[in-house]
Amino acid sequence: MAAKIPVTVITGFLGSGKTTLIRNLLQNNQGRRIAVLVNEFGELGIDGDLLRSCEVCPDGEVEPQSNIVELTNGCLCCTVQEEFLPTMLELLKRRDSLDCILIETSGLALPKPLIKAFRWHEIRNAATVDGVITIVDCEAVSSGTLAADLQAIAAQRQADPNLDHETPLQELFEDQLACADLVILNKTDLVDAETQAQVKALVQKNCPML
Ligand SMILES: Nc1nc2c(ncn2[C@@H]2O[C@H](COP(=O)(O)OP(=O)(O)OP(=O)(O)O)[C@@H](O)[C@H]2O)c(=O)[nH]1
Ligand SMILES: [Mg+2]
Repeated sequence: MAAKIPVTVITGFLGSGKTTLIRNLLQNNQGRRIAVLVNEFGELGIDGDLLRSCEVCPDGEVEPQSNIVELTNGCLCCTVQEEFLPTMLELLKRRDSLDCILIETSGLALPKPLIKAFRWHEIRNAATVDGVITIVDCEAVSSGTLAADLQAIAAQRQADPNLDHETPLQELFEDQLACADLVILNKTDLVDAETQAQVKALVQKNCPML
């Protein structure tokens, strides 16, 4: 049986730096063939376009079919069944030509429903979540707003009638941290060392495994 393809889920609030991380991983792929599934909900295809522009062909490969797949029909955690599963199955058909898959969740996603989808029979046999990375915007967390752009969050919440995201931001933050195997403290250039230490302590309080 073919080896299961490793999937890394990248979560974190709106604007925390998820696409920036993926862009760096694509640009420094060390020959790995990376597919990216990005949740464009609430955006105008910005992340997909941005990532496509820095897609790097592994050595010896001529113009591959794009490995950037966008989900545009609602928030990933609410459309797991309708959108995520079929897209993932399509991607898995090509798994011989892929080394790993990265998934960027939308900033408001509850990661749990997505991670649970990997228990589905058709997916379980072909892919496995090797890690959940939660990105924390140090500046936004230290300022108490948790996310850089609260207006964008409100707009995204309103944009989808199916969205049941009345969950307070604090709870979402805790949920994203609770799912994390790895937490990245991002935007450290925007805070001083003391603030960074405070954010780290807050994260550790919310992450029992760290
Ligand atoms: N100063 C600073 N800015 C950063 C850093 N990382 C990302 N940014 C900026 O933060 C903004 C948001 O970054 P993205 O990578 O698009 O964040 P995202 O989590 O993908 O955002 P959404 O997909 O909208 O949820 C961009 O303008 C980035 O250039 C960092 O370490 N320091
Ligand atoms: Mg993004």
